[in-house]
Formats: sequence, C-alpha cells, structure tokens
Amino acid sequence: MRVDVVTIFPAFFDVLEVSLLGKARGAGLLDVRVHDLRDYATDRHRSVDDTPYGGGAGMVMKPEPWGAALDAIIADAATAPTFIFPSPAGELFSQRTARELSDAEHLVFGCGRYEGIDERVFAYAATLGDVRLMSLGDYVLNGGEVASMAMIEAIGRLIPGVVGNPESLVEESHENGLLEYPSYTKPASWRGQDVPDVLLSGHHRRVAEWRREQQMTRTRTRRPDLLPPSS
Ligand code: 6GU
Repeated sequence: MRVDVVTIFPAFFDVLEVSLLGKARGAGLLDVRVHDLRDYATDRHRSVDDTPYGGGAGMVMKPEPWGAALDAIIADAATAPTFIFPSPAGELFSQRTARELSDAEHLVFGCGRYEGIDERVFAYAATLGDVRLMSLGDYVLNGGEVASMAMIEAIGRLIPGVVGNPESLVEESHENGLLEYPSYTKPASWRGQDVPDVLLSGHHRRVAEWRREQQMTRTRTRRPDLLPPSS
C-alpha cells in the first residue's frame, strides 16, 4: 500500500520508522511518503493560511498550496487514491473503516491545522479520487497529524503480513462487535489475585464460553452503545 501524508509538521511522522509499521515499511508492504505543505507555498514567506471570509476566529488553510501538493502526489500515482482528511466534523472512523481502507492501493492523508482547510480543496480532491473526512471521536485535537497516525496504524496493521500472527487480529476488541475478553499469563497467583480456574482447566469449550460471557458483560457495562437495543 502507498500512503502519502501532507502536513506542515512532517516530524510528527518520524515515529513511523519504528515498531511494527517501521518493519512493514522495511519489508516493502507499506510505502509511506511524507510531504511538507510549505514546500508547495507560492510566496516567499511560505504561508499556508489566511483569515476567514465572513470573519471569525482563527486562520484557514489556503487552497493553492493544497492544490499544488495534491497535484504533485497524483503526478506519479498509478491509480486514483482515496483522500482522507482528518476532521472532528467528519464521519466516525471505526474498525470497519480501517478494514475497508486496508485493501486500498493508495491513501492520501491531508492534515489540516488552524480552523480547517478551505472547503474548495475537498471538492478539488474529489476530482482526483474518493474523498473522506474522518473523525476519531467526539473531542478536538489541534490538527490532523495525531489522528492520521492513529488511522495509519489501525489500517496498516490489517495489511496481510504486517501483524505476524493473523489470529491475533481476529480475537481483539471490535473485530466481532464486542470488547475483548480479559487475558492472563503466569504466575497463576500474583499478589493475592488468582487466575480464574476455568482458564487452568484445559477445557476448551468451557474456556470459549467463559470468554464469550466476559465479552458480553464487559461490553454491557463499558460500551452498551455497541450492543443492539434489544439486548
Ligand atoms: Cl480526525 N481531527 C481533529 N483535529 N480533531 C479530532 C479528530 C480529528 N478526531 C477527533 N478529534
């Protein structure tokens, strides 16, 4: 998968060199290219923002640098990419979205700062590929960088070969619409707390039933919104 990122803070993405996704890059499974939006500014101050038409607080990102950056990315792209603009005003990003996007050939993350990006940039991007405004949840971050990192990690780890054991992708929170069951390892007794007997029993069916119950109870108490209204 090719991933381009457009940002005024390229240093945020240095962390992609390390850990799981760093290995995926090394193995050629993930080709991430980070672009500094200021390289596409046209004035000598390399400005990327201006005051909003209609007034109001804050600054808006100017369309021209965005247009030039997207054109440069498209110029050597093999297929029409999917553009993802992180925004608290976007649709909710979920495990389903991550799965959907994990078989894309080419994703482009456009990281906005200030009060946002001139709206015409989204319409222009839509002439080049699919466009999705994506939110991580109902809270506000300063810009799209941290949100893009979260999405790149959630999507990247679903690319075959990136996570060593594919079974570890199946049993985790949100993959079956429920929260994950609790996990234990040795020792069987630690600081007065014992591992539940059923897990030591070697009885596979009972273990599976217990884990399912734990998933249901946890989901009901912590995230009732994930369950159908009937249950
Ligand atoms: Cl995707 N961007 C920003 N700036 N804030 C957010 C967000 C995204 N998701 C939640 N809050």
